[in-house]
Amino acid sequence: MSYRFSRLVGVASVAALVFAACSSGATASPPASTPAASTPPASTVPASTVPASTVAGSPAASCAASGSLSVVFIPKQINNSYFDAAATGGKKAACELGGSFDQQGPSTAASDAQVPFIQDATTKKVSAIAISADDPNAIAPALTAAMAAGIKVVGYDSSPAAGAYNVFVNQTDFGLIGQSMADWACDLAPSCTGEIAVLSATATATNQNAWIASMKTVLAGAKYAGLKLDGVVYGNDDPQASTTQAQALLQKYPNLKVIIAPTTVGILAAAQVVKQAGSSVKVTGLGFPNDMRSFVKDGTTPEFGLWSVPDLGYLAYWISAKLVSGDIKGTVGETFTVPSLNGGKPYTIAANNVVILGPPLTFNKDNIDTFNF
Ligand code: RAM
Repeated sequence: MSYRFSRLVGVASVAALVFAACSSGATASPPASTPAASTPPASTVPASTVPASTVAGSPAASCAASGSLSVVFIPKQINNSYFDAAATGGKKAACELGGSFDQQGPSTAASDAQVPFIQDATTKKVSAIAISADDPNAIAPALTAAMAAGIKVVGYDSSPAAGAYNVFVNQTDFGLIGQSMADWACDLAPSCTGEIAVLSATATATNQNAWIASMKTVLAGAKYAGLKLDGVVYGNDDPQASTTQAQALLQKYPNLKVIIAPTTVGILAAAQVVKQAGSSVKVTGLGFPNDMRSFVKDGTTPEFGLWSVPDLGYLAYWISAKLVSGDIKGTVGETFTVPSLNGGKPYTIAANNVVILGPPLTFNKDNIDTFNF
């Protein structure tokens, strides 16, 4: 089964079509610092200092927190435009709800680097923590301590370990991404045949590991029998490390046909490396249309995918607020609606307390110019 744009555009959020420049630093970034274990994280960015953003088709009014709701977003790393994009959605929701929005996190996606930020938010008694896990297990004790202190914990993008969050907001079903990655590789390898390799983020990332595991299951099917997965390498969502890993793949596997990079940092680095090398290797995976547009047009990356990242942050903030107010308890089977998302239809908290934002999008030369994010 192939998840193509033609099947998906009908459910894409307006934000995916109109959200502008989210990967170009158009939003306020928090200070880039990694605290020593005993040093509290850098100062916060209050919602009132955040410039207006465009999410779900309407500009956010400039706003200041008017109530006691305070939500801290802790991304895998702060110097990754993916999380700036998610933050625009969080800020938009904060505006709507009269809450405050702060984003705090490490500058590298290292496994336990988020722990001091969780501890700091706990000490400050924020209402909720929304977190994308660098390592699901390394952060679990700090998160369960936060929950024990009465703080609601919402995972988004990359899940903390089960039991260490109230709700996990998954951007899209893990299986759909694994299926899409296998299909894109099959489309781009000549006659769906030849060597392929994965350039991932960190080795401990819950989301990339789930997508790769699901892709491997799909690749075991008869349709993909001509594809040989040479291996998985890790660029740690660091542009330089990702570049080095992509260069090493080209050298190590002279018969490589496709690099699959399920990371916005990795796919951009891999496309740049392949283009510079004048290689015929194709690149696919998960990336921002604005980052990848030229590579779609020159044939380096004929197709790849993503979802509306601002909507992910928006949904994570709304769920945080609903947990804090008691509107939802965070139990399996509960349903709730969120303005401007899911066509007004309710979301359901599914097994493992997971809520799914929606299906992924596939971008190619026929539709890339209709997206601006
Ligand atoms: C990177 C991060 C993030 C992932 C995207 C696709 O920015 O690893 O967690 O969801 O890529």
